[in-house]
Amino acid sequence: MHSASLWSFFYPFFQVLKNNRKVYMTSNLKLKQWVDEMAAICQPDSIEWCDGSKAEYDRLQKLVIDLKLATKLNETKLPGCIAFNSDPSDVARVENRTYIASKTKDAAGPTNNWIDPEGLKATMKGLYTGCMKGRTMYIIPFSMGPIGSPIAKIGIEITDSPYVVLNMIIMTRVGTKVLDVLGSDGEFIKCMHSVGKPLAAGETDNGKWPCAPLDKKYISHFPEERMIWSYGSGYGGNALLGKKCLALRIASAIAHDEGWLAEHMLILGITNPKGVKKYVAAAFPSACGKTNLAMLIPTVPGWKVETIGDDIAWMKFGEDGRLHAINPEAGFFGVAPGTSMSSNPSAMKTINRNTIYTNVAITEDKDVWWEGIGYDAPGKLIDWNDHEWIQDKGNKEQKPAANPNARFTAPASQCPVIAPEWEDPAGVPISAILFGGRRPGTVPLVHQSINWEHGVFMGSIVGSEITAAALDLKAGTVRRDPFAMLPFCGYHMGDYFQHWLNIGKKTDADKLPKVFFVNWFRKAPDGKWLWPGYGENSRVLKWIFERTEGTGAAEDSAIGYIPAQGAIDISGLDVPANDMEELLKVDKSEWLDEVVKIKEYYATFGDRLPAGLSNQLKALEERLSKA
Ligand code: SAT
Ligand code: MN
Repeated sequence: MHSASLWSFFYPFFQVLKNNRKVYMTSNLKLKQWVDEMAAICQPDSIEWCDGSKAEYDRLQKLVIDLKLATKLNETKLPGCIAFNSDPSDVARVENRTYIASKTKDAAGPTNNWIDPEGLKATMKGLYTGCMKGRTMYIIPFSMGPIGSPIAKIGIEITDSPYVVLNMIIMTRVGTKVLDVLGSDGEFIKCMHSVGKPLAAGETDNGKWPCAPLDKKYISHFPEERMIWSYGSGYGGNALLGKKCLALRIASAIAHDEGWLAEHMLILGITNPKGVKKYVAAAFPSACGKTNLAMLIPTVPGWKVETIGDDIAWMKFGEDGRLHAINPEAGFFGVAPGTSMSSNPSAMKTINRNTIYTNVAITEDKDVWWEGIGYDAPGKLIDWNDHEWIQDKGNKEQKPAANPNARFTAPASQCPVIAPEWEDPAGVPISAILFGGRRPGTVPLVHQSINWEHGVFMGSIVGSEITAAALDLKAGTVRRDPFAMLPFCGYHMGDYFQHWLNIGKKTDADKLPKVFFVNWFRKAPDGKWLWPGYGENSRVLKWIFERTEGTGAAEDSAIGYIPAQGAIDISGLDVPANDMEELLKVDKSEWLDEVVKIKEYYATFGDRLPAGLSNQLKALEERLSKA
C-alpha cells in the first residue's frame, strides 16, 4: 500500500477519533477540558481546530458558497471576494441583548445591562444544549495584537459558524502559532459562540442565514471570569468575539485591574514635511467617520497620514514612561454605505480583493453596490434581502439596496496607507488623544485641554446631538457616549472615569498625551456645515501636531486652549473668515447651558462620579462666569 491509500484506509478512524474529541492540537489542559465540556453540551457532529491557513480559508469559503450562504463575486473585479446576506433580524449589534454578568449589579454600573451570572449561565446552558447538532464545532485560537507582543492577549473562540471563522481569520491573528505561544499552561479568554440553530438529520441551511429569534439572543460577558458567552446571532460584534466583546468589554475590565487602557479608538501616524512622525489616538461615537479619519489623505501639502487601526487601541506605559498603543485587530469591519472613492479612497482600495461583504447589493455581473458608493446602480441589482432592485431616484420612499449597516471585512495589510510599523509588538508612542462627536452647536472645531484631568473631563462628556426624527427625544438633546465607550465598557462607568484619572498620575505630566476635542460637524445658524471635513481635517491635525511640539499658537478660553487667529492653516481652502470665526467661537451662554446638561448627566453616576470630574465641572462653570 502506498501512503495515499494508507491514509484513506486510516482516515475514517482518524475522523472517529477527532469526533470523539481525542485530537486536541494543544497540550493546554484547561483548553482541552473546556473544549470537552462545551462539546458535551453543544453536541456537534464534528470538531475542527482552525489553523488559520490559506488552505483552510479557501476550503471554508468554498463550503459557504456550496451551502448557498455566500455568493462568489466577480473574480476579475473582486478577486477572492464573497458576499453574505444575513437574516433581517440579525443585522447589527443588539445592545438590549448584551449583558454584563458581574457578580454584583453595582460592578456593572448604571450604563450596562446587568444580569445575575448564575441565573444567566443556567438559561444559556439550556440554550446551548444540543445547539450544534448537525453542525461542525470550530475551535479558533486567536491573538488580539501581534502574536507574542507583551500587550497582546490570546482568545479561543468556539463557534458553529463558518462565517465567523472566515471573518475571524481576517479580523484577528488565527493559527497554530497562537497555540504554541499558549503552551501547556498559558492563559486564554474563553469565547463561546453559537448561532443557535441546530440542524435535524439531513437538514442543511440551504442558503438561509442561521440565527435564533431576538428574544433568544444573548451576548453575555462575565468580566470576573474573563469569559464571553454569545448565542443566537451570527453577525459582527455579536459573533466575532475578538472585537467588541473581548478587545473592549472584557479587555477594559482587565486593563482596569492591570493599569492600562483598552479603548474604542482609531490610531494614526502623522508625518510633517520635515519627516517628524507622531501618533494620535481618537475616540468618536458611531457614525462620526472613524475609519475615514484613520485613512485620511491630507490636503495640506507635504503632510502624510498612515493608518495603524480604525476601531480599537490598547495602550500601555512603555519603559520610556509614555503610553504605547497597539491595534489588537488585524482587519477592518467597516460600514460600506457612504464609502466611496471620494469619501475614503484608501478603504476602497483595501476592499477590492480578499474581502467578505455582508448585506450589500450585488450587480448582474457580481460586483458590489451600496448607497453612497459614488455612482448610480448599474442596472438590475439583487438587494440585501435577495430581491430584485432597480434604482428609482424619483422615489424618495424606495428602500435602500444595501442595509445601512452593511459591512466589509478586509485585511488591514491590504490598506494602501497602512503604517509600516502597524504590527510593531511594542506599539507606537501616543502624542495626542482626540475626542469628538456630532455637535452642530456649542463645541468649536478644536480645543485642547488644560491638563490631563481636564482631558478626562472632555472624554467623559463626549456625545452626539440627536435629531428629533431619529429618537423620541427633544431635538438638540445630546446623547452622551463617554469616551465613545457607552456600549463597550465592561464595568462601572464611574470607576472607568477614575481609572482614566489614575492613569494620569502614573507618569510625568509631560510624558502624557495631550488631549483635544474636535468637532467636524459644527453648523451655521442657517443649518449649513461650516467645515468641509474629510481630507481637510488634516488642517486640524496639523495644529494638533504643532501643539504637541510646543509650537502652534493658541489662546486661553473658558473651555481650554483654542487655536489663535490664523493658527489653523487654511491656505488654498475656501472657508470665509467669518465662518472660521464661527467655527472657533466659544459662546458663553451656550456653554453655561451645556454645564446644566452635564450636571444632569453627571447626576446619573451618583456618588461614583469621581471628585476630579465634579471639580472640573465646577471650575468650568467658574471660568465661564468670569468670561
Ligand atoms: O458589529 S460591530 O460591533 O463589530 C461594529 C459596530 O457596531 O460598531
Ligand atoms: Mn467601533
